[in-house]
Amino acid sequence: MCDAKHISEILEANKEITAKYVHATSRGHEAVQIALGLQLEPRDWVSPYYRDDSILLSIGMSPESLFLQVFAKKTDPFSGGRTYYSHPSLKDSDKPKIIHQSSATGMQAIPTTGIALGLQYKEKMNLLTESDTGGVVVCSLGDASCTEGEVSEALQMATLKQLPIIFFVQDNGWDISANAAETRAQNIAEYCKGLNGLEIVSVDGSDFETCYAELNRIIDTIRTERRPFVFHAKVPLLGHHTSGVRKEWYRDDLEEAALQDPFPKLKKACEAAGLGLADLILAETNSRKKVEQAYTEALAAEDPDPNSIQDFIFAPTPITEEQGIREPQGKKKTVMVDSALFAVREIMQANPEALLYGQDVGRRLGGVFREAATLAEQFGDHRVFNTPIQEAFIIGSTVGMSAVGLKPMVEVQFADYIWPGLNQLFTEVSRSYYLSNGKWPVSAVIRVPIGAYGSGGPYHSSSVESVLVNIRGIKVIYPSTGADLKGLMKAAYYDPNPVVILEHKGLYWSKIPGTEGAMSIEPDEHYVIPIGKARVVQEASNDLINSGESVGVITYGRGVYWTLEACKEYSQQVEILDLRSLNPIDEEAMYALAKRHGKIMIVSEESTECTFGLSLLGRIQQHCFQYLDAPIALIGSVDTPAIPLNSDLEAAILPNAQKVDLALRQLLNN
Ligand SMILES: Cc1ncc(C[n+]2csc(CCOP(=O)(O)OP(=O)(O)O)c2C)c(N)n1
Ligand SMILES: [Mg+2]
Repeated sequence: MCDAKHISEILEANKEITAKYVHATSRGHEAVQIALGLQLEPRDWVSPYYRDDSILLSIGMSPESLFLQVFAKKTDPFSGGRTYYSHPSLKDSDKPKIIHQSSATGMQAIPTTGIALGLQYKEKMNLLTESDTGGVVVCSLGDASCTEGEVSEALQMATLKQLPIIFFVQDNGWDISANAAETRAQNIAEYCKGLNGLEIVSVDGSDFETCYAELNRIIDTIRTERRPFVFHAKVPLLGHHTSGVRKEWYRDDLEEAALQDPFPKLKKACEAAGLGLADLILAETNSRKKVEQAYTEALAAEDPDPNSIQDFIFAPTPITEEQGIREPQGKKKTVMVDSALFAVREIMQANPEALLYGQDVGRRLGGVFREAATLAEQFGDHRVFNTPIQEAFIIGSTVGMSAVGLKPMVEVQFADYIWPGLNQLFTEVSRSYYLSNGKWPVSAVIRVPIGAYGSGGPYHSSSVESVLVNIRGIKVIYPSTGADLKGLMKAAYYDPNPVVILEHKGLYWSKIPGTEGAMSIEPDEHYVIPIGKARVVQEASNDLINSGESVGVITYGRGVYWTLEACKEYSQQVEILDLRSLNPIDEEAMYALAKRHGKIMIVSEESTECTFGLSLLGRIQQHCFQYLDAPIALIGSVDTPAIPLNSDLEAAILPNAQKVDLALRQLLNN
């Protein structure tokens, strides 16, 4: 507690230097944090938030290691200078583990609950080692962060599934400058009363001994009973909200808060327990010296190397070559949706770490497209299960699942409903590997049925790839045939990074005339396609290329079939490149195509405004300008906020073979 207090004081005393990078400290919250940290073991998991530096100290981090983070130094053990103070990520074998912690208040609840879900799965599957058995997961939250919707998703799942987790809430009554009266109808203990099966404990968080004893009981209980708790601790906030938002600007309760300072309270308790005053003074003096020295050393430490900024964008994947048999002999063609099903089945057969969850993918239906049919029956409800309607949980829980060594495959029912999960994808999933400086890649397969098909209407037809490719740190693939879907699904599974698979609903069964090509012979069990490699769907004749009478089309998804149909009569003049992977992208194949033909058309189902297609256009122009003989053509949907329900309106908005044909002829004649 002395160390924590001195860290706070030294940061404040040197604010001209230390406030270069924003930081918050635990001043006022120390007792409850230390009572927790001292009792956590290497088999446990904790997600501290930005005010939890006392948790970090009490699990064994040194003051110097924390100062290195304040100054964003190269040797900051959490992120190597990439993220703020007390935003830890830790994988030391002698300490509890910490997944990457973002700044987004409350957003750690879902990834952390994902850890607990993962532990429960490993327990059911007997996948835990002896030393990992009985682990407890702690999700630390500020009181105000609990009003975030995503916290409710996490509480719901933790309670529903009876997960071994403590929601550890420090209630200082403040939400920066807004107070409890303005921001909540009740505190978290009251709020959680409706959750059946969640035990709630409220304590005075400034009293170390009470906190320690209560947490001891809770942790012991969870080690054997495996069930969730809310631990609600009332605490005074004695420091500033952060180095940048200062208490004197708005706090009207500072005197009252000071009365609850845990530091003199603990001192008094120590004296009452028989510790001499001299010992206490010595402890304080030694701590101060240690903290001052740590400060000086950290300040002088080396800064990170700017050449390292592209380290840890993606973890290396083992799938770098196409392997296996794409078209085994003696097999009939199957529809695309079945290729996906077969891929998942083979993955689950071979890997006990594989599990699949999402809405309606479990028993009874097996997915609204029957894309997971029979899997729950075959592998059991613990491996293939339905989730509540919680897209944020579905996506964000993969962070925790992956951290405990599992390989979650999850599904968002329609691309139109990825939005509630997008925050987790951006804030937590995509940045984990980069901001933990390579410690926590998130291995996840996120399946998303997408695209317009048969009057799906405004909420079941959208294309969202432009938004997804803008989220750096995730891979995005968009196969257009069953064989590609199977090979890429396998690659996605074995990839240590998050991979979103966009699966076009209109191609699932090849019911739309002209999309029969999506059906394919099912590749064999070993078939994999490296992510980031395009496929030539149709070649042009060399003579026509040489005489300048050809076009190269770059497309993906349903665009492949519009293009194939469009150029039926002059297919020799059109080379079609199916990107298959939107991030990473096969730049080499695109630029080679542009150089070969001098005329390029991009065909996608999205609109042409501010889209992925437009970015391809810019990229090719930038790299291949001198090879181009005509402006690059971009074909996409008419730009509207949504795709209307009426089938004539839908058809008018979408590209089709006629539109592509017209544009191709124009380009050829250009
Ligand atoms: C999603 C999100 N919205 C807003 C913010 C800005 N913000 C940072 S701290 C904070 C207040 C959080 O209060 P609480 O959870 O009670 O923690 P405390 O700072 O009181 O310990 C806010 C609104 C944020 N970091 N993340
Ligand atoms: Mg607060």
